[in-house]
Amino acid sequence: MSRVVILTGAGISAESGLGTFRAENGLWAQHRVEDVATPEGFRANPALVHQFYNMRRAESAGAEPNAAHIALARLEAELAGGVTVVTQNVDDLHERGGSQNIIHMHGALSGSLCAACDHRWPSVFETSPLDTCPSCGTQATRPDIVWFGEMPYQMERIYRLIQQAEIFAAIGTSGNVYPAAGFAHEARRTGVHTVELNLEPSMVVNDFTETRFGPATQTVPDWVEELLG
Ligand code: BV8
Repeated sequence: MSRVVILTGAGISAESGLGTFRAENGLWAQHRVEDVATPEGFRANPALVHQFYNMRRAESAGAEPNAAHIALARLEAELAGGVTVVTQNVDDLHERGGSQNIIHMHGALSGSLCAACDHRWPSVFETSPLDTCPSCGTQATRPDIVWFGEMPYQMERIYRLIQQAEIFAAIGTSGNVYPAAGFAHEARRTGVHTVELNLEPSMVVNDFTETRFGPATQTVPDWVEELLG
């Protein structure tokens, strides 16, 4: 149980220099989603998909957590009653910013998964279709990332945490992708206070009781200061 449950999206990592998805020069502008973030795309061209995630891994390694990541870690350390970060992001900036209670609902760049036997292991920096699974030996390595059409991780636990929370916040997410985009509606339905911290109104802004607009490195530390104050 956590008093505060926080959903984060690509916008919280934007000021760390990591591309978001839907900005005009964003990740999806450079690659068609179908080609790099679906099981079908992986089957059709595994080399392209490994290349896409190797580039994301390199970018993530070169980025630093920003004031928003650090503020959330401070909130977790200082707020009685607990904080859980549910992130759609596959980078490790929440970990490196000091958060510990994190659910990567769309997987993480740090993990590899065997498409043949479901074995999971820590990913090497540069993966390739030739990599063999350490468990079954098949050349079926893929990033441990949830693609479109695949079930996000720990959904039962996430819904339970949201329903039992006092506050549900969404930070830096456009509200385009489900089921994450539906979390605020679920929170509000169960009487949880909902707040959106974003650069501009998301697609689901009407599901939030409170909204705070601006860059995350400003809005998040201010919000955390108020909660702890
Ligand atoms: C599933 C990993 C079912 C990959 C990702 C029709 C209607 C509704 C739903 C669907 C539909 N057709 C299909 C679906 C389902 C689909 C979906 O929602 N599609 C959408 C596009 C319509 N969803 C799925 O497929 C999901 N699975 O439904 O499974 C199922 C059921 C049974 C059994 C099996 C399966 C799985 C979705 C997961 C896909 N994987 N990520 C990777 O990262 O490479 S999605 C990826 O995109 C992210 O993880 C994230 O979720 C999403 C990106 O969204 P954001 O993070 O919000 O980023 P974005 O760029 O969009 O927005 C950034 C925001 O930040 C903006 O608002 C911007 O203003 C703000 N911002 C920018 N700078 C700042 C800032 N804010 C603050 N400060 C700043 N400085």
